[in-house]
Amino acid sequence: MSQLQVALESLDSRDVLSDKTSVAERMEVFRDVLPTKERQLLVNPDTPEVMRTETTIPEINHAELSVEVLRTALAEQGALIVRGMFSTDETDALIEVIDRVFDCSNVSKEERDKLLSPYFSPPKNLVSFMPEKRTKPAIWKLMDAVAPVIDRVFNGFKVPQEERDKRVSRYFNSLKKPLPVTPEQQMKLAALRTFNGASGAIMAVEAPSVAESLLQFYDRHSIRELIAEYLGEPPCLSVKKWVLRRSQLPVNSGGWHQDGAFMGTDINSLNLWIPLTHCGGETGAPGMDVVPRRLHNIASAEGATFDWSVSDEYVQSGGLKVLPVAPVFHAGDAFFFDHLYLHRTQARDDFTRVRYAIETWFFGETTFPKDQIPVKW
Ligand SMILES: O=C(O)CCC(=O)C(=O)O
Ligand SMILES: [Fe+2]
Repeated sequence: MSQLQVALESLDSRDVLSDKTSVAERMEVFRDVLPTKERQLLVNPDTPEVMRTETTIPEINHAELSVEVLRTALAEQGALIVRGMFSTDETDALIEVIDRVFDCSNVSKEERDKLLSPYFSPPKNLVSFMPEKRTKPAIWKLMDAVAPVIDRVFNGFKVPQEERDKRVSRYFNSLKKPLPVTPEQQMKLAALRTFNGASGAIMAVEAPSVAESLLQFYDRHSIRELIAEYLGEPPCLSVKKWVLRRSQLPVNSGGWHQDGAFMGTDINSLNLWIPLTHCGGETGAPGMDVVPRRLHNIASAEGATFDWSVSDEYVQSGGLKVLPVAPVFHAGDAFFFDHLYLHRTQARDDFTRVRYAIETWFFGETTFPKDQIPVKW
């Protein structure tokens, strides 16, 4: 039978507890780590806008993919479609997996907390990463203040500041007893699940065995090297922006947006969006509508539904100089874009087929948006 990491047989034989621990640890790595202050951004907001005559989405075959092609396409046109990056065996298997994840997640809170399934078993520490207003205990503040001094006494001044901060915070944070989770954090996680559920999405980290097998699957396709080269540093993932999608009909479009409008723009990112269903255009399954051009900043939110979205009127009237398109995607294509690309779930009333997809945003390990909850790769 299939040897795919993402097949049901492989998932059924995984050690769920160990996957759960691993995903929990991947989140812990970044608990007290902030992005670096000196950031080299891949997209310079001061770049003068160059209007191109070509307003399509660049696309290539899998064999033509290289970091140079990816870099040029993203820099000049904001996105790249790689045709046939994954096989039908792989996309079929991923659809089955996503169906299991949705089935398993549909349980009461009590059952959910006890679940030890490869398809759904949220790590216990997930809720503790939800934002909270509580001030840190005084003893922690004291530890944070004395730690660098102690480190200097023992190790001298030779270690670069950033390296020392990391090491020191790792050591001292291991001494801090975790604070109890607040009701506010519980509510934030519930709200996040509801928000995702409304568009047919579940966070990959809630299914740790699926998350771990996806990382192996990406590795097998050399995606880690590609993205590291593109970002200029090792990539990390994130809790909030790594989701398994099964669209609902009628589709909940959510509106035109650039993900940077809510993630921030002082980051380096690359989204790998994998359609698992033939979708977009006139196919009857929702793909994505996109404005096919490189933007260097966040577009106007005037007239839009949310302060992070852009109105349809503005987009359709050519406010972005280029009119939107609705590309056709085949199962197993890869669609790469970053946090400044303007897009939305394709909006039409007459879709007849459900669409599956996996959305994975990668960030630089030092240039990530902290509030998306970075996850170590
Ligand atoms: O899957 C979709 O329709 C939306 C995806 C999206 O907004 C994203 O990948 O940033
Ligand atoms: Fe998006």
